[in-house]
Amino acid sequence: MILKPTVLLLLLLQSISTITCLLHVQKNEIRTVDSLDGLWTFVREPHNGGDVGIVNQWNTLDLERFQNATVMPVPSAYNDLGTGSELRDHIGWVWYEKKEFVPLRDRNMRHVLRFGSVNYFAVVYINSEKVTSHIGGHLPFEVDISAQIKFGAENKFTVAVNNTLSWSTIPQGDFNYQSVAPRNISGRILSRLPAGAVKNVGNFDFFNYAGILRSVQLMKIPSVYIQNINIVADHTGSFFFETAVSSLDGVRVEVKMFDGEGSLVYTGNQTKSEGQISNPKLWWPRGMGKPDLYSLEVSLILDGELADIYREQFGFRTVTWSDSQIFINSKPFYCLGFGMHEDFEIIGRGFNQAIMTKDLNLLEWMGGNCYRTTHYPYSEERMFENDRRGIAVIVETPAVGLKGFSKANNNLHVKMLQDMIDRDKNHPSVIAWSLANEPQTMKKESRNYFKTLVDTAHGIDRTRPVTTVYGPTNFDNDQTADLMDFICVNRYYGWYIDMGYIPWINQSVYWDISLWRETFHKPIIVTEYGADSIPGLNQEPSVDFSEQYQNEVIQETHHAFDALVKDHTITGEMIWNFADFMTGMTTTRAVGNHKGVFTRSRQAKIAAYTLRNRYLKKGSNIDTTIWT
Ligand code: GCB
Repeated sequence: MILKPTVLLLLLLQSISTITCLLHVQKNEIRTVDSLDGLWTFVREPHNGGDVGIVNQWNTLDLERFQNATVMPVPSAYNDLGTGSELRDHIGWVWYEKKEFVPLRDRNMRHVLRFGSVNYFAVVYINSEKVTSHIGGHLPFEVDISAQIKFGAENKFTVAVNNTLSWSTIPQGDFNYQSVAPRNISGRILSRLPAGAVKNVGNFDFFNYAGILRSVQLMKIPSVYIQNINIVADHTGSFFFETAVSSLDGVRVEVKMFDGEGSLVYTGNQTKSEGQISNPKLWWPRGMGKPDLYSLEVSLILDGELADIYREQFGFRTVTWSDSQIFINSKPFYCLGFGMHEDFEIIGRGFNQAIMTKDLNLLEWMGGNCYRTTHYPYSEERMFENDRRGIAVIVETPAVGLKGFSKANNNLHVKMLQDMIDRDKNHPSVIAWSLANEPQTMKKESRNYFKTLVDTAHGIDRTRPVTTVYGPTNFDNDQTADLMDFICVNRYYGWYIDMGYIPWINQSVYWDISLWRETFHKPIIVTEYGADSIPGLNQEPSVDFSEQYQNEVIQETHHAFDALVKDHTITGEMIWNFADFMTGMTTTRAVGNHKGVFTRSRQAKIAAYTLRNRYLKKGSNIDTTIWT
């Protein structure tokens, strides 16, 4: 079924539920911000050392005076900045501290401390007093610290960070214990769990980078302020917006909408309204048109003076789906994409503008038009770049490799999903929400778990489809795929299945994916396929781990994709992976995962040229027929 615009607007209007969360950081006529990025004092607790720092209230101490104090740049993962494996493989708490003057000048403003992402668990203290904690990483959180801060004086910002994973975290993980318990000379088991030997392993295939991974900012916001803005705008020019304001007492609201050239296209005086503009310039993904953007300017006027102002970027575009295709602005969209990672040498998963820019430039050079934020929400800066460049994105929660489906996990997952949607809801480049990657959804109990997630996403946002990325399950045992709006499938024929049998790939992929489609009658994107290649390892005829083998697996899989497209079975494809990335140590990984078509330092492998040729060719011939 293709949703008609009128139905759409109705859904848009219903789609607005309670607004809870945060606006992006913005500097403007009223709002200002100080960056707390830079070198922070850093202290590492003993490996897996219990809660030594919390128990002994290190928040009340001056970390600079600790004997093992060093410095750590923010933003960055800490793991690869040391010289020994102790820091790289550290499990447990690390402590960050920064002393910073807060000028008297801003004392009439609310001071809100905002973290872009701290992985995994963070406890924040201001001048020794605990002010907030956050679980999960990859998403921003903030806290009003106006009551704790000393104006015109130096303040102490302390953050304790813990990266331990368990079955109740998302993603999940566990401890690996020594396989042979140490014994004394008479054979008595000395200890099952010598602290230093305990290894914490995430149930996923990437390095568990930890620390303060994105920027820390001290925002100065007025006392009467705009809390949130939600905008829904479709390709017919219909729009709806809702603004949450701290108090409307004596406040006059002014709303203005501007197009990309700065021309005023709408004015209003309500915090919540709907409307229509004529001839909207639409946001299109690359290859289908220009990614035009608009902005909604909301001002609060108190006693004739501007009290607060915020400008939110958005786009007029519609995402719809039938039982076999995804549409953008009523035209079929075929995804030519990538699975990726925020990963680079030295900084790990730390945000870096240069790496982000290089990655997106390379994605464009490859002729790609989309990617999935595997396996967690990516930086806010990147989401704005996707809008500007016209790159369509499937945004994914950090729920990779779920094995257990407890109520507690479900609650945490729902919270992460809500926060993720709240952060990214106004980005036109976001075309879908991915609930999880490769959950064990053959388990019966996964159904209710996923039903709650689908209902949550639909409850907040009816304008985008919801999906889950399937790996361990099949068309005949998955308990959840029928709940999704479209289905994503990861398949590694020629690698994990039938290694060395390249001629088998075409048939296997075709057969497997066709059965998903026949069973569920939903659009399908193949979100992962590929093979490892060690850069520069050449073998003719090809052998696993050679660049030739990777290239052949990819070429052969493309034959299957072409047949699947012809039969109206798939609506997109994504290579695994954009670039090589670091993982934990295991026998199947040689210094990380090498399924990248680029090396970890972003140099092209042979496969990159194959993929580039395909994407450029397909992109310029995007089939706009609607399959019936
Ligand atoms: C997958 C996972 C991804 C892995 C990839 C691989 O199915 O979704 O996280 O990195 O396979 O290379 O094994």
